[in-house]
Amino acid sequence: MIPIAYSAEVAAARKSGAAVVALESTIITHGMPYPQNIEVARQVEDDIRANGAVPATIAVIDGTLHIGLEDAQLGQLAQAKGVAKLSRADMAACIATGGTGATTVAATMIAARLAGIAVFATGGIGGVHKGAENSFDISADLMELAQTPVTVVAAGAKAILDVEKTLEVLETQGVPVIAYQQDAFPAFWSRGSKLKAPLRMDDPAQIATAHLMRAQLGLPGGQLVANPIPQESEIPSAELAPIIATAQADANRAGITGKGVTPYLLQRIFELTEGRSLTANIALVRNNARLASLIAIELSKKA
Ligand code: PSU
Ligand code: MN
Repeated sequence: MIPIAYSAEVAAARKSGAAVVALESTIITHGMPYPQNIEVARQVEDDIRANGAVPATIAVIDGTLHIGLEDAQLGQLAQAKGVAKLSRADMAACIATGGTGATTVAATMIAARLAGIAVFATGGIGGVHKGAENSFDISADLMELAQTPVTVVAAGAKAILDVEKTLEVLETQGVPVIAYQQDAFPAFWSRGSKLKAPLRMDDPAQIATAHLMRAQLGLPGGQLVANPIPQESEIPSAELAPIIATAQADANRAGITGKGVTPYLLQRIFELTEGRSLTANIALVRNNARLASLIAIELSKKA
């Protein structure tokens, strides 16, 4: 038996059939500094409630898989030191040893599927890192999208990644990549990019229907919805490119590898932009939470 605990709010939603949106916790523990991380975590949960759905932030605490955190648990996690970063490979071991860990996109998808939650909002997914032809650093998030039936709303892929290679791997893995209300694949901190998204949808109801259609066709896996950052919050990519190059060079010089790469780059870019990257990150996560809520509500109508 999996030691699993639902928050009061999520338990009630499961009974009533209300729409639920999953949220990851790595963004809280490894993606943003304290105290902004807890402010954002609470704000995003409130955005989901304001849009008529129920938030389920996912984490492993003392060996229990939590689907939805009570506010005190969220507060503790945001300040805890040395929390593990859990991807597909780490989840079972963390639960088995009574550990505490924050879930990445891959691990959050696994937990959401177990709990019957079809929609998940985050900031950015992991992908193929620059220099992957040497490092082989490809996030397990991409393979998770290929096998676990959860629709993930993100703001595209970060420019810390090799976005072209990330899209190629998603295509190889058969993952639908759907830009929302535009043709371009959004570049996280910027709305546009040189790359056209493979698919475009303008209506949350269509995204919900496509999610169900995959299951009906017998196809495994989820969908990646790429939702552009709100215009007033974007940072032009020309401005970010040299900063990302510096952060990448620093990571290489410091010998950062494996799970440490993404958190290191995010922290370094935060410093180099004097916090602007974080302000943009907050705006796009909230925007993704809104769209995820609309999709989850459409799905609950079709259930
Ligand atoms: N992108 C962000 N913020 C994050 C992450 C990605 O903008 O916090 C986190 C997510 O949890 C994602 C993980 O699943 O990093 C990917 O890590 P890796 O590249 O080690 O697979
Ligand atoms: Mn990696």
